[in-house]
Amino acid sequence: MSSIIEDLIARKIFNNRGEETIEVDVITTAGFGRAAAPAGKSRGKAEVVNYPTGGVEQAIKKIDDLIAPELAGLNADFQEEIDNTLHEIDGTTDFKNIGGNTAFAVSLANAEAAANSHGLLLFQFLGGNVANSLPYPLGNCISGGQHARGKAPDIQEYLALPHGAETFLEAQTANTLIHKKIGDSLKKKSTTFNGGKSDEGAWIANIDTVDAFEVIAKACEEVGNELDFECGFGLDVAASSLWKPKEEIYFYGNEDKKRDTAEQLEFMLELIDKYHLAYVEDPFHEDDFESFAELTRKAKNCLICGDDLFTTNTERLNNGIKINAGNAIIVKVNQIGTLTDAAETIETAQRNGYQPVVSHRSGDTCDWHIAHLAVAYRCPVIKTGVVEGARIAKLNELIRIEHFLGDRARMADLKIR
Ligand code: 2PG
Ligand code: MG
Repeated sequence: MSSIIEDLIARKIFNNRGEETIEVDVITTAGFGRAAAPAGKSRGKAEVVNYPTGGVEQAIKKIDDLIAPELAGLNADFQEEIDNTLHEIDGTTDFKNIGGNTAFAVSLANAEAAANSHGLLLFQFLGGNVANSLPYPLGNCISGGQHARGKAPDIQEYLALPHGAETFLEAQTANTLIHKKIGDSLKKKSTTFNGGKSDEGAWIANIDTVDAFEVIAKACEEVGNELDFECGFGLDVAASSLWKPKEEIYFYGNEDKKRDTAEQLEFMLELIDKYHLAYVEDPFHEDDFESFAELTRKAKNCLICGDDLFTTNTERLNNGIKINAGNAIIVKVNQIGTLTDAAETIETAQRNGYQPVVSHRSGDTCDWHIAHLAVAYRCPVIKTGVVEGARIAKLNELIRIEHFLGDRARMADLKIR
C-alpha cells in the first residue's frame, strides 16, 4: 500500500499552559497522522526558531500556502525526503521562515501517517521488529528555577529514576509512589505548602535547594525498599538560567548564594557523591563545554546530560564528543525541527557512547509521539514528568506498548557510569 500525501490540515490548539500551539494532520492515500508541537520555557540559545513572525497563525498560513502544495504527491514513507523538503521550503539554517514547531508537527504527523498506511504502530514502523526495549521514566517530582513561581529551590527539576525496575509499569508505579510521598513530606515540612504543582506536575514548595534533596532522597529510598528495586534520582540544574555572564557566576537567588565556575563544579561533585545522583542535566551554562568535560571526567556512576548545551544539534554534539563533554544528551525534536535531524543526533550519540534521553517540553499537549520515538530508537530514558495530563499521555502510551509487546518487552540497556 503506498502512502502518497494528499493533503495537510493545520490548526491552532492549546498546550497545558493555555498557550497557542500548532497541530497538523497529514492525510495520505492509505493513512492518517496527527501531531502537535510542544513549547519550552527554559529554551536553549541554539534551538531553532519556534514560529515565524506572526506566530501560530502565520505558521498555519505557511502550511496552507507553501508546505501542503509542495508535499502533496510525495510518498510519506520516505521521511528524509519529506524533512529535506521542509528544509528547502524554509531556506534558512534555523527554520526562521516556517518555524521549527511547524516543521516538527508536519514531520511527526507524516511519520505517523506512513506507519498507519502500513498498519503498523509508529515505533514498529520507525524501529522495525528489533524495537522491543522500554525506556526508564525520568520523572519530575519537585520544580524550581524558571519552572516555579515565588519561593522554591533554585534547581529547576528534581527527577526520580527507578533504574532497578524490571518493567516499565513497575518503573512508573515507583515514580507515582515517590511523587506522592514527596507531596506528603512537603506538607509536613512547609507550613505554606498548599499542594501547588508546576506545568510538568511536579510539586512547588517553599523549601531551599538542599532540603529538596533530603525529601526526594528519602522518598526514593522508601519506595525502593517497598518495591525491592533501586530507585535513584537526579537533577536538571538548567544552569543557563542561573548564569550571570557579566559577573561570571551562578546565582542561586533563593539561597542568595553565588558560585563561580570552580565552585559550581565542586558543588555538583559534592551533590553527586552525597546523594549518589544517577543523573545531572545542564550543570553548567550552555556554552561551557569544558566544565561539562571536567565534571564527566571526575563524576562516578552518574549520567552527565546536555540539554541547552546540545539542543539536539549534531554539530553541537560533535563539539562535545571531541572533548568528552557529558555522556548523555537530551533529545527534544522541536529543538532541531524534524524527525530526520533528531534521528541523526540520536545515532551520532549512540555511536559515540552518549545515552539519548528523549524528552517532553514543559509546555506540552497530550501528543504521545515521544513514547514511540524512545522505543523505536532504543533510548534508555524518557523524561516526561510523573503526573499531569500531557505527561500521562506519554507514560500510558509506553504502558500500552509494553503490554502490546508482551513477553518480547524488556527494559532498555541503561548504563549509568
Ligand atoms: C528542560 C525542559 C523540560 P523546557 O529544561 O529540560 O523539563 O524545560 O521545556 O521549559 O525547556
Ligand atoms: Mg533541561
